Amino acid sequence: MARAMWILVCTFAMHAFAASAKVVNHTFRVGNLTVQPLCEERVVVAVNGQLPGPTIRVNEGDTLVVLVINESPYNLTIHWHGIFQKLSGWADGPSYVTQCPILPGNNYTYRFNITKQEGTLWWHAHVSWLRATVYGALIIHPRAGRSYPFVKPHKEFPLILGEWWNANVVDVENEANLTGAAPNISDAYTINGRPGDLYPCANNNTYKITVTQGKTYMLRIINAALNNELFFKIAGHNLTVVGIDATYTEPYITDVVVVAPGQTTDVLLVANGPTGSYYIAARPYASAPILFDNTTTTAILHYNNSTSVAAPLMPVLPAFNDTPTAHRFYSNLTALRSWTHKVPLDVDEHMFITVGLGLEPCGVNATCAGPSGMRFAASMNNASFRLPTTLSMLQAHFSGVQGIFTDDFPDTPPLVFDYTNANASQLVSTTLKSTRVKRLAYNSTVEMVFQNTAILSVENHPIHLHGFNFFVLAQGFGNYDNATHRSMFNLVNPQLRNTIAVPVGGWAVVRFIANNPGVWLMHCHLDVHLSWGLSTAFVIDNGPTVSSTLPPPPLDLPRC
Ligand SMILES: *[C@@H]1O[C@H](CO)[C@@H](O)[C@H](O)[C@H]1NC(C)=O
Ligand SMILES: *[C@@H]1O[C@H](CO)[C@@H](O)[C@H](O)[C@H]1NC(C)=O
Ligand SMILES: *[C@@H]1O[C@H](CO)[C@@H](O)[C@H](O)[C@H]1NC(C)=O
Ligand SMILES: *[C@@H]1O[C@H](CO)[C@@H](O)[C@H](O)[C@H]1NC(C)=O
Ligand SMILES: *[C@@H]1O[C@H](CO)[C@@H](O)[C@H](O)[C@H]1NC(C)=O
Ligand SMILES: *[C@@H]1O[C@H](CO)[C@@H](O)[C@H](O)[C@H]1NC(C)=O
Ligand SMILES: *[C@@H]1O[C@H](CO)[C@@H](O)[C@H](O)[C@H]1NC(C)=O
Ligand SMILES: *[C@@H]1O[C@H](CO)[C@@H](O)[C@H](O)[C@H]1NC(C)=O
Ligand SMILES: *[C@@H]1O[C@H](CO)[C@@H](O)[C@H](O)[C@H]1NC(C)=O
Ligand SMILES: *[C@@H]1O[C@H](CO)[C@@H](O)[C@H](O)[C@H]1NC(C)=O
Ligand SMILES: *[C@@H]1O[C@H](CO)[C@@H](O)[C@H](O)[C@H]1NC(C)=O
Ligand SMILES: *[C@@H]1O[C@H](CO)[C@@H](O)[C@H](O)[C@H]1NC(C)=O
Ligand SMILES: [Cu+2]
Repeated sequence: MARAMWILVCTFAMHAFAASAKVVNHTFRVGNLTVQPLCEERVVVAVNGQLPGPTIRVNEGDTLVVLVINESPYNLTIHWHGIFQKLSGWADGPSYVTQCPILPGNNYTYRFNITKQEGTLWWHAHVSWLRATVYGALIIHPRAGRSYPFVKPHKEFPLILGEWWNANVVDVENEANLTGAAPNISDAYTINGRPGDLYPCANNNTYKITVTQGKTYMLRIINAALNNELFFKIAGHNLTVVGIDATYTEPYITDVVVVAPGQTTDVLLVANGPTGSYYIAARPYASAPILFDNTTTTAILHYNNSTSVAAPLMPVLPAFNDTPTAHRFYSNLTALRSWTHKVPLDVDEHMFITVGLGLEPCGVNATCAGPSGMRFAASMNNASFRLPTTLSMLQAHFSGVQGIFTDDFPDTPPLVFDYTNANASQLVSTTLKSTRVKRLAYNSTVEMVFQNTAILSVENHPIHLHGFNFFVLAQGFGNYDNATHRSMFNLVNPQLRNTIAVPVGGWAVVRFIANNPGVWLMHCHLDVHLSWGLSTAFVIDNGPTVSSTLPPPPLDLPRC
């Protein structure tokens, strides 16, 4: 069944001899950088003095080797978001999950092959909130001899959407950790590190794309924001979605894209408008009634022949709470049929996982500023995850060290209630910290129903699984009902992705095949919720052969 995951495997094998896979080497020096996106200069942590960091380009089949040298004052790890890391779990990167952090002054070399995935992914820090400024694009082109399953674009532009705080993000997170309250909201969003014309002191701090009339361009949209899903639009132009999370989709024409933190969306844009200048704009899709940064970031699409001096045309963005528009976009995407992977039909592990916020007790002698004098927490099946601090989970798993995690993550919530009913939810708002993970046999097929709860508030949570893509079989609103909702499953060409934005006050059903031994984090990609414990992990045992056994750790794996 696992081999069916990639039915084009034959095509790949045929081309394997024609195209020699290569080793792509990079060095990331991670250190202080002074930038001025808004009115004042700030010191941030960045890679190679760039914000965003360097774009990595590989061909499918290549080996990527990145030496990361930590010259910053903080503990550091880098995660290669969406990469399968087949048998290379030691390079995945989440701190205390697959490695201890790289201490200031130390280094670690991430080494892994990139196979059976093509399109746009990205890399980011995976420790505290450092990914606010430590991030960049990771673009996987088809291997030599293969081409895109769509018209070759004239040019390609990565567009990385970011989120900016004037304050030091580690301080922002630390303060929230101390008080138990929600952290301060951000001051701006950015496109390729630049906030754009609508912010104060924006003098020339706007990213610009120049296009030629009649040509087709590919925009690789990455949401690297910490805490906000974003609507994305370009005035006067439709977009054709051709890929998400480094998987190809059936072409989907739309005038608006919504992209959750962790997700990517590749679109084609035909420069067929009247010559002129057009704003590319992004602002939040905010599904919960909470305080959020409601500003708008812009870049400019400029036709090279335009002599117009008029201000760029601004698109009309959806309202912040426009859930129908978000849902129409998210739910209409399907995998490209000519490239479709076979959906596994026999399920070994059925999991029903509630996803939402909650509260934890304040602690003896402490004062907390969260609701009811408690601390915010967030959980899956009422288990609020706490990372270990003395050894990474993967090292503990590999060496059989006890006491780092427990493999008792429940397959169902501890209490069945009317999950999306606000009144019913207030009665069950407290949650407990733990290190509960789910153990899986090699090659088992897992089906997960993610069910949002109304505890404190309903909200759309982007759930990211490390190491795998999952098939998104169905999604909807209200409480999931197995009897009626199974008939909605797309078992033909469901979208494949690594991050699913679970509908606000709703549910989503996904399936994946646990064909990669290791420890794989699964978490909400809103960092505020990750800090509050909205995560768990899968521990996947080795299979019976050498090619299904996790190799030992690299010698330079950082120690705690
Ligand atoms: C990358 O480094 C390896 C050794 O670590 C070397 O063999 C290879 O030639 C390098 N490739 C490039 C493109 O520099
Ligand atoms: C880097 O910046 C931090 C403040 O964010 C400062 O405390 C530290 O001394 C700086 N380190 C270097 C090497 O400049
Ligand atoms: C990565 O690719 C190289 C070169 O093809 C191969 O020797 C190595 O075994 C691969 N590593 C893994 C973990 O599959
Ligand atoms: C990486 O760290 C090792 C061990 O501390 C050290 O010997 C080596 O010089 C470092 N390499 C670089 C490029 O900083
Ligand atoms: C905040 O708390 C989370 C969860 O315990 C922890 O992972 C993170 O490192 C803390 N952040 C800071 C800046 O101390
Ligand atoms: C604006 O910024 C761009 C890119 O940094 C630069 O090439 C250009 O010269 C700047 N223009 C002005 C008027 O400062
Ligand atoms: C975008 O597509 C819609 C639906 O096909 C169409 O009605 C509209 O005119 C198109 N807009 C542009 C600017 O091409
Ligand atoms: C953003 O929020 C502020 C503060 O709540 C409010 O005054 C402002 O009108 C909002 N802006 C938009 C565009 O909604
Ligand atoms: C528009 O730009 C293209 C390429 O830059 C050039 O070849 C063409 O002549 C220009 N057309 C007009 C009408 O200026
Ligand atoms: C997309 O999904 C919505 C339901 O949210 C549906 O009404 C619509 O017809 C679908 N198709 C397209 C092309 O948007
Ligand atoms: C709480 O405060 C009281 C009074 O100051 C003190 O006696 C007690 O040891 C403290 N408990 C803890 C767990 O810090
Ligand atoms: C950095 O990592 C080390 C090793 O895990 C740990 O002991 C230390 O507390 C961490 N420092 C911070 C500020 O989190
Ligand atoms: Cu969340």
